[in-house]
Amino acid sequence: MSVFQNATFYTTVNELRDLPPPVGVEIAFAGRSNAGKSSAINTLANRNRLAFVSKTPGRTQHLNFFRLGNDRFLVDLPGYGYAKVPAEVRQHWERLLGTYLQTRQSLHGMVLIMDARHPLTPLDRQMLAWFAPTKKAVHVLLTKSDKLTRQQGQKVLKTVLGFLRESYPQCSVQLFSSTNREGVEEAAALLDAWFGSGIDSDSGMIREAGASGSNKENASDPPNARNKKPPVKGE
Ligand SMILES: Nc1nc2c(ncn2[C@@H]2O[C@H](COP(=O)(O)OP(=O)(O)OP(=O)(O)O)[C@@H](O)[C@H]2O)c(=O)[nH]1
Ligand SMILES: [Mg+2]
Repeated sequence: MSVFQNATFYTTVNELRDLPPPVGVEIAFAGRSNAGKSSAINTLANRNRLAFVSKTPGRTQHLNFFRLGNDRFLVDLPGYGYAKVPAEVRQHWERLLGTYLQTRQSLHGMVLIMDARHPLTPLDRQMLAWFAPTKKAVHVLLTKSDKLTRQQGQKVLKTVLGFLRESYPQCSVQLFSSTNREGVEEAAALLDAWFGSGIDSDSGMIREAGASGSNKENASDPPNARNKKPPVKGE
């Protein structure tokens, strides 16, 4: 049975000091506001209302941890690119997300969610550039693929694959839909493998995740991508 079948809500974190101890393996779901992060978690867990989904952007405002058993966690993150967030809230998210993504020992990898109709926005590229120095795994889900024809979907997949091969060869990508479940098995198998490889079965400790690759974008990144801030501001 898939590890995703027994997901339960674990905790919600709004302050760094409230993060649970870094035990086990975490996989974080990041991406633009409204791209479908919470929906993807629900779909993978085969549950309707585990993570909170909404038509209103900016819905997920904290780091929400879902436990899959055996200290495996999916972490739903607030989205970036939502311009209506007040400045002080944005700054708070930047610090919370930035510190979590860059320093969390138990974070094995990131699932980066992009709307398949609008992939690789400047903030998506910034997130890739910004997370790359951690050398942790990244898997891109091109969500809402149900909104595209098969031909359009293949075209987008090819474009994003080409970009990643060039700049982030350690990243992988696939089409995904929470509505018609395209790509769900593929994504679940990959995350299963991440969970499996993240834990040293003898000690329960995290092994080093991901592989390093060239990151040609880094040289020309905006300053924000090189400092401690993840991309959360509006475009
Ligand atoms: N058609 C379609 N709609 C989707 C899909 N995934 C999500 N949606 C819709 O997109 C909207 C946003 O989904 P969420 O999962 O809440 O997005 P999010 O990325 O968690 O958003 P924030 O928490 O605000 O950052 C909702 O109305 C969902 O029903 C999908 O695969 N296909
Ligand atoms: Mg959400």
